[in-house]
Amino acid sequence: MLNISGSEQLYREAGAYLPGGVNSPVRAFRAVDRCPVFIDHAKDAYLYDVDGNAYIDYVCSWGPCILGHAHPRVVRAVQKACENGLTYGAPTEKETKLAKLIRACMPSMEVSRLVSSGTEAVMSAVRVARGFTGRDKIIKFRGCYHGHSDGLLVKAGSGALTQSAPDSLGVPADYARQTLVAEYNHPESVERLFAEHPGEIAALLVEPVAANMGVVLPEPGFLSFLREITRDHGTLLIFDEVITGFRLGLGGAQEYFQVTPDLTTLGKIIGGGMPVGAYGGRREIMELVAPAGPVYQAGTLSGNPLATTAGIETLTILRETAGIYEQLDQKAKRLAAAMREAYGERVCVNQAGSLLGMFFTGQRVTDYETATSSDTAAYAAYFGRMIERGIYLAPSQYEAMFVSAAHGEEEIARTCEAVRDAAKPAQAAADKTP
Ligand code: KE4
Repeated sequence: MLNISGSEQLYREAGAYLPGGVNSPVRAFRAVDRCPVFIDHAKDAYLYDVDGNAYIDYVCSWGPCILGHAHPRVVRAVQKACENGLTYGAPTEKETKLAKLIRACMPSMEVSRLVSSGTEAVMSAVRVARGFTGRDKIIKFRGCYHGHSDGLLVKAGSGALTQSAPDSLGVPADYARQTLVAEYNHPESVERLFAEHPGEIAALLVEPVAANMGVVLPEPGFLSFLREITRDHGTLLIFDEVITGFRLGLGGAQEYFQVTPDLTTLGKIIGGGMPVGAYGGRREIMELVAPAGPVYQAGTLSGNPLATTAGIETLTILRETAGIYEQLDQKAKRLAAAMREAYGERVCVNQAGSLLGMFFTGQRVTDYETATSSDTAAYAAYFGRMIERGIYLAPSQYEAMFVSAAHGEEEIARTCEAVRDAAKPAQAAADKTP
């Protein structure tokens, strides 16, 4: 058993000052029923907790650390930038440089606005879509997560209700009513909403690879269907690429699947570990954003010199490193193969580039229904067996596994071995099942 007495002590203390002892719910390890480990430092592919335990990290801070932790070039660039002051609240050349880098990789983002989180990026993109179309309703998909702005903490109404309902206490029903909920990979659910709300839908928001109900890939043709139906109805298509942006490749999911949205939201990797989000699209849309136009949006630390430095350095390294995405994909494929081999028909493993996830279900996971057929208790047990072997996975079945450039041969091989080892008790149990 891991000695995590230091983490246990810190967790008790944190609970006195922070809701649930954390600053973001998933970090509390509640879905896996364990005490969270408190991290002392991180380097390359490893996290080191306060008790001195080392873990091969597949959370990578939920995606930003695609180069691994504390990449020397990024750290040096940020350290140097610190000497020039941390934030000015005034324009700097670095903001233009980061926006240029983003456009060079994602040409649909002709004009972008930098913000400080993915939540802010999505909230703002929805506002500008409403401003551009003069419409109020939006469509999102059940199981997709787009940050915690009120209008997006919404779930499908229960059977009888066609109206959406708040998915959090504190979200007014009036907000929820403007958000319609469709089913990921079910085109007919989208067609029905457009038929029921002609001329009312400002935007359709989608994770081009869903990674917040575990990893669920778009079925062939689904994204191009969304592109067509939104175009036919004068609705803006928003790709929430906070996870997939610079994860699936330099051009994100829109290049990977060759479908171009009207607006894109980014986060995570474009900050290289520092707080950066962005939303952007065609100039005719983005020119509505203040002060160029009447859609208001602002932020004290938006585009600050440290965060833009980290983002610029990270994207530059990604652009300069030939074959980096092919290597990331190969590593993820090896991990996926090890999981399928170890668990066989009892799991479904979905993988796209360096993003992957394993569901404890015998079904092929293609939507919310099949994702939630997963045995979350089995996932929690798997999580426990893996962390005891020094492998740090997402502490929830409904998150993703991220591979970084710092995961080398040793880390991948050790992880595959741990997967095989961790499957043994389950295999023995399965063999006993009549
Ligand atoms: P942030 O506000 O957390 O930077 O981004 C919100 C967001 C927007 N869009 C997508 C597709 C996202 O996945 C996220 C945030 N992702 C979660 C992990 N599933 C962040 C981890 C957390 O909430 O602690």
